[in-house]
Amino acid sequence: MQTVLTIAGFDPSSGAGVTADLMVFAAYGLFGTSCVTSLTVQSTIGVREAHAIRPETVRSTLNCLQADLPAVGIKIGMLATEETVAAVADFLGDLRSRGGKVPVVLDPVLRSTSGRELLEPAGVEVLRERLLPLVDWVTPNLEELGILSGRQVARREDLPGAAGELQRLWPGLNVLATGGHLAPPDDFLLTASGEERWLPGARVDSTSTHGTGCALSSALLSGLVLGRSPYEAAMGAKLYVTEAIRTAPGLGKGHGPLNHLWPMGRFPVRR
Ligand code: PXL
Repeated sequence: MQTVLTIAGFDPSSGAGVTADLMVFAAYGLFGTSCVTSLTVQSTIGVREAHAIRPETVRSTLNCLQADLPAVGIKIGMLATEETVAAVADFLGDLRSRGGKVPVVLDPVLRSTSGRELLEPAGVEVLRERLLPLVDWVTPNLEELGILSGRQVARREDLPGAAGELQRLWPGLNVLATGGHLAPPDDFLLTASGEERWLPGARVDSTSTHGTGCALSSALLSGLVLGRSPYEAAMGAKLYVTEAIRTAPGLGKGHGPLNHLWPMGRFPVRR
């Protein structure tokens, strides 16, 4: 069994963050490890608090895992602070300088659906300067794509140009720009080799959409680790998330969690 790592926040409601990522890895038959960057206080209703983990703890967790359970792929989500972005960049820089070629997918989490800031502004600068040059993939939503590219991204036609701008800024980057809020909700893929594809999405009428970005990036990483091509891994991730929304358990009063474990079968039937 292969080991994959998620570096992300902890969501006690399991809709997003490391516990959700671990379910995605399990659904793909991978063994997931995790490094928590922030303890959030939240439910399906929204994020109430976020308590960043000390960057030294993040550093020692990453080094401890690497020494014993080196991952064949890494997903990065919420990083919370400038210091934590630097800690993760240091770790990846070390790994790369020792020849580590494992795929790294960055979900550039800046803000929650409920509008709370999940990475401080100074952290966005370090993410641009130090982290983006070290990752293979980035999976921005429309807002994140606009901020990272410095362009207006509101409509479907804006995605290819903005994705191309990310590649100009960070050569060699693969971009999966998510258009979940577009109609139709298509994603746009631009690979490092220059392949451009629209990934068609089907609108699922549901409020169970908490953590879709986390799930998409973890599913993408899983597909890559399993040897799929960029297109197959991206399309597989989109289908995985769509089915997870369609079969969501409908929990909570707000934006409910997905059915992350749908490939493992039905929920137990209560008798
Ligand atoms: O979906 C963005 C996100 C990522 N990671 C954590 C979160 C959220 C949104 O709430 O809590 C831990």
